[in-house]
Amino acid sequence: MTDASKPDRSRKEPSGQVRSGFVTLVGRPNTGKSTLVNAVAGSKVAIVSDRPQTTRHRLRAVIDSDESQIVLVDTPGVHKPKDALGEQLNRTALATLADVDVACLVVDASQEVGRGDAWVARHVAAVRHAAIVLVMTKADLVDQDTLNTRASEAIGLLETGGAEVAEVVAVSARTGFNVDGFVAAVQAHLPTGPRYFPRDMATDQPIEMMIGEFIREKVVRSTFDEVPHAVGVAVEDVRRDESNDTTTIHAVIFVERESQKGILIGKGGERIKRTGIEAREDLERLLGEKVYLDLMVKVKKDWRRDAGQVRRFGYGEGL
Ligand SMILES: Nc1nc2c(ncn2[C@@H]2O[C@H](COP(=O)(O)OP(=O)(O)OP(=O)(O)O)[C@@H](O)[C@H]2O)c(=O)[nH]1
Ligand SMILES: [Mg+2]
Repeated sequence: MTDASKPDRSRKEPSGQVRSGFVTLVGRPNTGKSTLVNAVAGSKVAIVSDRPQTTRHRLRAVIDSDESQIVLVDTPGVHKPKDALGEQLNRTALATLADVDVACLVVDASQEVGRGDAWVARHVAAVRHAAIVLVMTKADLVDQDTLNTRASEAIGLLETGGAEVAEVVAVSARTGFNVDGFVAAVQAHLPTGPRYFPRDMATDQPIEMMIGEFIREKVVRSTFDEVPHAVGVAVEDVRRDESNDTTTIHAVIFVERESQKGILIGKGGERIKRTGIEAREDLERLLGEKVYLDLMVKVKKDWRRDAGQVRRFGYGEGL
């Protein structure tokens, strides 16, 4: 018989305490935040593309080990907003700074440090309750001297804002260079506490949201110019058939104009067919079973300018 009033001494970690906490990645669009999250997580949880403003939701990836649980927070790239969607993305990203243990300023080492970085750095530097870490990404694309120069410039931006920089880490999520170093650096600044999420949980994103994002990634990657930004995906139905281990998904891809719809569908439906195949392959890896994917394309005129429509797509949820 066990006595519930006494602590359970048989557990591996008597107090259940490990190094644990929230680590947010904030930076300009396209700096490699989501790629780093995937590299640390060891599997694809976040969507990635070479177009700026790919990420639209806050995403928490749970990185669990025997000695720690790091909740790594991916955020939309902070940029000069042009519409209601852009404003919402910035709010989503900057709101993650309010309640974290480690705030990472993510700077692309392969680009000149610019005004966009300065603007994000000001927000990160204003955080008083968290350790501030500078992460220089895409280290594989630059020589050591350039990397050092740009890191110094970024440190300067943070210090001008009154911040004390706890760590500077250079990584390449593409080659895997120093991804472990990044984990060790942030882990060192986490307090001792409970695990916040179940140990086997990869992300806090609802599965419908992940499905929508995985589909949007394929659309973004297959289109150019304004089209990727005009795309929103609504997952209308996800149905599992346990008798044959399959999932059937119905989703609608929204764009803002008829011309964009034409681009997405392509000649004779060629492009939408390819998008569907690519998304299905990814979703089968995500869900670990056979997927039937039904995609429709619809026009929702100028939805990005309408704050109500932006919210209806779920952007800014959890703020
Ligand atoms: N060479 C190289 N490319 C990288 C690296 N990390 C990311 N990239 C590329 O940079 C581009 C942007 O990567 P993302 O991870 O989507 O960038 P992000 O910061 O999440 O972008 P937003 O979601 O728009 O804010 C993609 O084409 C990536 O493949 C890296 O370490 N090395
Ligand atoms: Mg991203």
